[in-house]
Amino acid sequence: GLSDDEWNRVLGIWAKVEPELPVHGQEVMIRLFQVHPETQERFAKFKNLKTIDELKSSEELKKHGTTVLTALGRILKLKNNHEPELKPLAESHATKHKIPVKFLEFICEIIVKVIAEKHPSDFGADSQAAMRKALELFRNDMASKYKEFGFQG
Ligand code: CLN
Repeated sequence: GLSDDEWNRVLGIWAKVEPELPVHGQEVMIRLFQVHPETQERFAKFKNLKTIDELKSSEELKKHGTTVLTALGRILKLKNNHEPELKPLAESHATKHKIPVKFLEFICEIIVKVIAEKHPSDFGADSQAAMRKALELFRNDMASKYKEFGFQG
């Protein structure tokens, strides 16, 4: 798990992300689709968006980015006790969307990068390390829930 200091760092930077959650969410989704195009293929509602302009002008994509970061924020705020929030997410991503754990790794790395770009003076090395640790915990627990739902991920 994370120490109190590490959780304070994670939730401290999250408090700076939250006022502009849709902007961060949109940037994360666009970046994810550009760097890992195979992730975009998983979205029936987004796979037809071809150009960067189409991605940027999609209100639906912005909305989805907000949904993703809102769910992640709830999980982070529960710290080590995230299982009630995590379980339904693991279930849908394992059994319905069938999303490999590798894709979760991709998005987590991009989340760290986007926050680092948008908040250079508030997200130093120690905070980045703490966030990486929190996201690793999230991924590991998603992966073990996947197995409970019979998906090897
Ligand atoms: Fe996801 C839907 C949260 C990563 C693919 N995702 C949702 C919903 C979330 C959510 C809440 C709506 C409710 C539900 O279906 O459940 N996703 C997250 C969070 C993360 C996440 C939090 C990680 C930080 N999701 C992913 C990816 C994966 C993916 C690893 C592919 C690229 S990023 N997610 C989906 C898909 C849906 C979905 C395909 C269904 C979208 C739709 O058609 O509405």
